[in-house]
This record gives sequence, structure tokens and C-alpha cells, in this order.
Amino acid sequence: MTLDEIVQQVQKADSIVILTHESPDGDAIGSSLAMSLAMENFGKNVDVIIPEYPRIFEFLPGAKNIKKESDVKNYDLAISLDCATFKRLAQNEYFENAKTKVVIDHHGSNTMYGDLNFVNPASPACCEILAELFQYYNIEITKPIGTCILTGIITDTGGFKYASVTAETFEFAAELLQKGINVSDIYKKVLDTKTKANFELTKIVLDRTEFLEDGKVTFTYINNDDVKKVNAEARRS
Ligand SMILES: [Mn+2]
Repeated sequence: MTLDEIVQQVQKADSIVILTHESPDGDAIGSSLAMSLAMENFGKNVDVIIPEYPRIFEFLPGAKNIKKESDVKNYDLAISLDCATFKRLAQNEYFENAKTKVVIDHHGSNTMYGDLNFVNPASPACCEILAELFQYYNIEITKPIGTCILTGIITDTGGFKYASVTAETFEFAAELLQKGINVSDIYKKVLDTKTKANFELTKIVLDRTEFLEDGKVTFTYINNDDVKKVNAEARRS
């Protein structure tokens, strides 16, 4: 079974890198940090490489250890999380140059670009797949791991509101609550926190909104220059 093969590769590897998609969201960052914390159970030190990520996720356990790049060029094992294609994978040269490549994801569009691929499109978040995987490996979901996992589930389900949410999602959230993980605090931090840049982008989007065809069609747009502009302004604040 793929899960057994993945754990064999983890045990064999002296150097492991975790990567995720560009413009990472809560599921991408939460998965990466949860996985790196869980790897400590195997006595493995893992590099998480994420070149840029939103500041609202800085509170996550292990976030301060995230690297932008690494001196290691050829890792024994690279694990891609929450990323459907090789092209979308940030810093994908570390993946390409690794001896063994593992892909764990929940996108139905995943191209299975790893040597080992564990993809479950029925799962609402990559973090939920990891929760099942850790249970399979008998890895205890500690408070830090649970915080990362719940962040991914909350952000990828829009706060438990998307149709992808299953009974298991709620059962899992209940288990985490019992462990003392503050669901409402995570919810506020990742869904209700807006940066200045975020507000400015929203303002641009609303300013450009046009109603066409008697209000049946709403049109607006945003481009990379807008994003750059507000990021530059946000950094000054
Ligand atoms: Mn995801």
C-alpha cells in the first residue's frame, strides 16, 4: 500500500524537504508544518521551503523555521503537499533533484507527478488527508500538529461551509476541540483577519465593478500590478 511505501521512504531518508504550491494558503502552509512536526516522531529533521506566505499564518507552530531556500541541492526525499502539478510547485527544483518524490494531495486535477502519489479528491483539505495518514502511522496529533491541521481544514472549507465538508471533518474538529485546540481563535486569525493590503485590493475590486445586462452580469478585475502595488504599501505600514 502507498502509505506503507511512503513511511519506508521517510525512514530511509537522511534529508527530507517539504514543498507546496505557489501563493500558499492555509491548507498549503498548515499541511507543510503539520507534516514537518509529525516527522519528528521518526527522528527526522525536515526542511520546509516556502519562499513567501501571508503574514496571518505566522502564528502557526513551526512557521519561524520555514526556509526560503536551502543549501542542500539533492535531498533524499521530497514531499509535495496540496499541489496539483509540478509546475505550480514553489521551488520545484528541490523536488526535481530529490532521489525519491512523494505527492500527497486532494485536488482531482493532480497529475500524479511523484514516484509515490497519495491523492484523495474526496477530501476537503490536504490537512484532513494528513490527519488520516497520521492516525494510520500511529502518530499522536499533538496540540501544535492539530493547530496546523485545523487551520488547513478551516481555510479550505471556508470555515466548514463548503459542500466538500463531511461528517468526518466535524468529527475530527470535535476531537481537536477535546484536545484543547482553540477552534474559534484559529478561525478568527485565519478567516477574520484582513491585512491593509487585503483591504486595499478589495477597494480596487469594488471601484472597478460594473453591472451589465440589467444587473444580471457583474464585472470587475484585478491584476499582478495591483497586487504588487498594495504589497509595497502594506510593507510601509
Ligand atoms: Mn488544499
